[in-house]
Amino acid sequence: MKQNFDQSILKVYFIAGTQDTPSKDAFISILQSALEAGITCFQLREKGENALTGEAKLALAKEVKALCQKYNVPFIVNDDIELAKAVDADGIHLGQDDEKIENIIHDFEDKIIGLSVSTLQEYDNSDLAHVDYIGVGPVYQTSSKSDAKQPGGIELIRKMRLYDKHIPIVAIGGITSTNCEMILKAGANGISTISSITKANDVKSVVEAYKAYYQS
Ligand code: TZP
Ligand code: MG
Repeated sequence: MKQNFDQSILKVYFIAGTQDTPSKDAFISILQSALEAGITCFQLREKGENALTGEAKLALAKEVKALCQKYNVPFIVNDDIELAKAVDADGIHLGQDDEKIENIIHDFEDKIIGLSVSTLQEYDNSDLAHVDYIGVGPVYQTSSKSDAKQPGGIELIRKMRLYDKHIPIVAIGGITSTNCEMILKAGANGISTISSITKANDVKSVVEAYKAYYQS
């Protein structure tokens, strides 16, 4: 858990891996554009059939960390504890079926820790003692995660916010720069997205559209 966790990093939280883009070069170029346009956090989620593994994944993570550092944007690793340690990432994001936080906390005491929570029941069953933020979703249907649970809609965010009035919440799943306003109004502190950025014709304008919701 990070002391003085700054929840403003959740505002425009981009998640991606090379499997979400046509090639590794495309991935780096999209990430660069997103950083340039002002994303507030990046999570490397290198996962699934077409994902890089081993040395190639390590090299990718090093490159991504350097890029994020250049833009002063926190770099979070999804799931892969050893990788997060190897590259000294700013944080780790875990799912309900991943390693238990109590088993890894000794290596992540001053790091950002995120946990996916899809239902109130999962919230109840989670040890949140060391968690800085929860990723809540899927809000809408997603094609970026093959084993995603049933979408909970805007109600899921509203219910979670009522259930815990203070925990930093980043919403996930099917979010676009047009449906994001309702999600923020329902109580999320920020939005996370894969495809609205990886599949954008113009990454800069999408990121700017997200950012504009926080200015009004
Ligand atoms: N967890 C719940 S939905 C999801 C993850 C990782 C995928 C979100 O991708 P997209 O493209 O923003 O719907
Ligand atoms: Mg996971």
